[in-house]
Amino acid sequence: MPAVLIVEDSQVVIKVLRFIAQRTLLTFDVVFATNATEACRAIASRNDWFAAIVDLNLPDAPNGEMVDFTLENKIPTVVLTGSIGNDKRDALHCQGIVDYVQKEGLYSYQYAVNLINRLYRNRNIKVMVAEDSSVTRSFIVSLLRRHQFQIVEAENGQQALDMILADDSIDILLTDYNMPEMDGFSLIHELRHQHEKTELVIIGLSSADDKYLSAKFIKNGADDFLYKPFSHEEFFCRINHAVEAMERNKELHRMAYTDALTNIHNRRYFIEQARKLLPKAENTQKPLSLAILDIDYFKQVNDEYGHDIGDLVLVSFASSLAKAFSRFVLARTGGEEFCILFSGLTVERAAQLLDAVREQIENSSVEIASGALSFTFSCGVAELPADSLESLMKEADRRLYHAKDSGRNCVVYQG
Ligand code: GH3
Ligand code: MG
Repeated sequence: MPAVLIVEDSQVVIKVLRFIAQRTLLTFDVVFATNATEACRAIASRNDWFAAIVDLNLPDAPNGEMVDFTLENKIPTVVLTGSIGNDKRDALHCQGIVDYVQKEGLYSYQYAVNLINRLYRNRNIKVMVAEDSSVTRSFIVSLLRRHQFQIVEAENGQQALDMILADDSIDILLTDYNMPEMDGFSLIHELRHQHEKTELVIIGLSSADDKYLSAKFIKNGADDFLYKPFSHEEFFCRINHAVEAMERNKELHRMAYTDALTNIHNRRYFIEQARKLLPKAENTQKPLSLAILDIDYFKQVNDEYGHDIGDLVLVSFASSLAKAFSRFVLARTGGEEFCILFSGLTVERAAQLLDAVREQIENSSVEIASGALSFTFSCGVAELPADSLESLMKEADRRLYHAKDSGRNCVVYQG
């Protein structure tokens, strides 16, 4: 577990920070020190420091010496201070701190602690810096590095475009306006309009004096804009704001496409994927099969054991399907109905895989308080060609009902 150092001489503040850290810094070993001597000893005792929260004025380090020390030891540092003037604030930022927090009550301590988690999550966020001036680029990169982001760099719009199209893991683009080969507007236009990169967060940068540039950037598809030169603090505020908006969007997106009970995809996701994959299969003349699975006599499970046990069966079934069909598009499309889209598989091959899972489920059980509960499912599978997604689903459904009529616990893929 990486370590976080908190250095603070006030016992009251330490108590508050300890309370917050216990609830918030769950993935860290949090070490407290009440003076610089203790803190230096702690730093020397291990080498897995992730970050530090350091009081600027300590009895044995009254002029920020402890902050100098953590920064010299390359430990990302959040500074805690009483009141602070603009000059001192700028000096601290230039020195390389992550941020400063004025001690103004519970919220400010929570903010300082949250920053540590923010830094930790930033390590998984990839930022592309597209900027032709190598001086400006390396300045921006150094600021981003301080906040632990992964960074990729491009010298012009064309290079940025090629790299972003080749790397799906880039989350944020910081782009200059004036660049050789392709400027910032064309880059954004390409990304948003030609390639539908809607999930990429874009922040425009420019030193041009054109006051209309910010609006133009945003109208072209940027999420935000920064005029150069900017202060360290403004830069971090904008980046953090963008990152948090991105995370909220991702969470919304995840929720919109996930079934809350089973945590697998939902009907909306399935239909959207199917609408993309069907024409692709038709154009390439590759096989594609669609299966509808339905638990047998599920109402009886609810009636006999209760709704909670019914839920448990659904979760267990979904998890078995997710394990068996991770390569394919799987979703819970209704109460006890699941659909799978098998791109590249003929109906015979899909039915073969489904039958193996059917047999495995028939021979296993769900652990419940009163013992073990077994269940089975029936399945209908159909394949392309079909007039539409609806008619393909209708055909699979017709075969599912044929499976139910034939005694259940079977896979029907013809007739
Ligand atoms: P068949 O073999 O013909 O499919 O019969 P069945 O009992 O499985 O089908 P029926 O359509 O009669 O009943 C499905 C039941 O699934 C009724 C509904 O209350 C229950 N159900 C739907 N969604 C959920 C859920 O999220 N949790 C639980 N526990 N039950 C659900
Ligand atoms: Mg059923």
